Amino acid sequence: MTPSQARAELEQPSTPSDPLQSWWMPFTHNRHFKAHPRLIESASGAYYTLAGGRRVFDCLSGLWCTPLGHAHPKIVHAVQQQVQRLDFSPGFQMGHRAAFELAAKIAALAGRPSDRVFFVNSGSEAVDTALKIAVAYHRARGEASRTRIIGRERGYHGVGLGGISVGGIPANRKMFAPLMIPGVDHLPHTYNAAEMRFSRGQPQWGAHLAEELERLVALHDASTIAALIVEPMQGSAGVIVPPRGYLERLREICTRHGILLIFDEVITGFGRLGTPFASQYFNVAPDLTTFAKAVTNGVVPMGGVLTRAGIYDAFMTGPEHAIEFFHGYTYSGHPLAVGTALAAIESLLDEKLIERSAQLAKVLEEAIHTLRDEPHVADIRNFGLAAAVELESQPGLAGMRGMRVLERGLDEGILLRVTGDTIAVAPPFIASVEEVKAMVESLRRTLRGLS
Ligand code: PXG
Repeated sequence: MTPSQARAELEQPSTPSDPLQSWWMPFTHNRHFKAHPRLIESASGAYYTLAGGRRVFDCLSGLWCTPLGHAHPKIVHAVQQQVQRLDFSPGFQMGHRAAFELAAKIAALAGRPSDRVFFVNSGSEAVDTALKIAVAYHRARGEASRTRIIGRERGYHGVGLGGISVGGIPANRKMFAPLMIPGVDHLPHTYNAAEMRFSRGQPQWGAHLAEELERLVALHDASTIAALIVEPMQGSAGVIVPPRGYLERLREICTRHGILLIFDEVITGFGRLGTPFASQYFNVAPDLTTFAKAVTNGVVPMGGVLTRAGIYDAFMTGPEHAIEFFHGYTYSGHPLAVGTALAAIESLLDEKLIERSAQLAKVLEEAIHTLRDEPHVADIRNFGLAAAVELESQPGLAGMRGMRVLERGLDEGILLRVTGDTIAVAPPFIASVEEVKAMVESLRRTLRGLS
């Protein structure tokens, strides 16, 4: 190819007449999608309307992020008001009042009013920020050798370079090996089909797996380890529920060895387990907590890190005119996100939706386990207002059955989330008891319709 031919090729989109080509879609089988597009036109409450007019129930609250449903009137109003009053405000060296108010509200909601909040724009940024805080904290205290981070197999901590390094989903890691941060190790995941298939809520088996952290400490020495990061409930890997006593033991071991415990609450934050944060459900206090998604009901991107006051204090040294933490984003504490989050949290509390999440969790548990004898079902797990149905894979075609479930589910009026051959559901808190039951019946018909 001559240089001019190469340039001509670069300048020519591959199929310029096809309007779907230009967007390289995230975590999507782009070629299949563009041949068989599934387009959403609008959303209201617990339902999406697809192109063509069909209404489908939103079984995963967006991507775990819209527990108050779509187009919530108070949130719509807040967005409209905020964009008119203050559409942007620089977060470096300047501030706007509502961001301080929101930080205090989130810390109070988490039951740790003295915690400080660092705002970011996504879960991935929250994770990378938490890792930076952990390593810099130890350095600030004169323990600069504590640089190692421990993650967990099957963990999902977003797609930043820190997040994929501590994450444990092979497909998200293997292409990027040279970019990953050094000095990371992983705990084993806690899923064991033989011991916990069809468990309801937390499995009895598996607390001993926390002792693996002691082995890693023995191997690397505590003086080299900065932090452990875990999701209290592994969401993306398909609702993997922590065994009873497991997180409590992780906390004890971290405390014993001066290792910071980071809870990644991007999915569990803001009520998914029936308490504002998972840390309250387990009565386990992490040193750092990441959040995102539901903080704004998914309406405007936002994330953050809740930080124990003592960690913040460790940074507050040196001359007062100097920046203490060289980190932040153009959109940290963006007014539109802040205004939206204030409205979302107010509605979550006023409408008692966390309590409702806890009530619906029982309905979901009862209903979802009735699918046990349906075709291809290998396991069913549930925790809080979330559940997974794992299907046996077709031999040599992992993921194929899952994709057919997604497509058939739409015909049955439900938008499911599938990863591989595992179906996850996490309905919005505003759903009714009848809607949760109907969702499970639609899933039953979907499974029966598979050949
Ligand atoms: N941590 C956890 C625990 C997450 O679940 C992230 C970090 C990253 O968040 P951002 O905002 O950067 O995407 C996540 C995201 C699914 C699904 O279907 C889960 C996520 C995102 C999209 C889909 O399980 N989790």
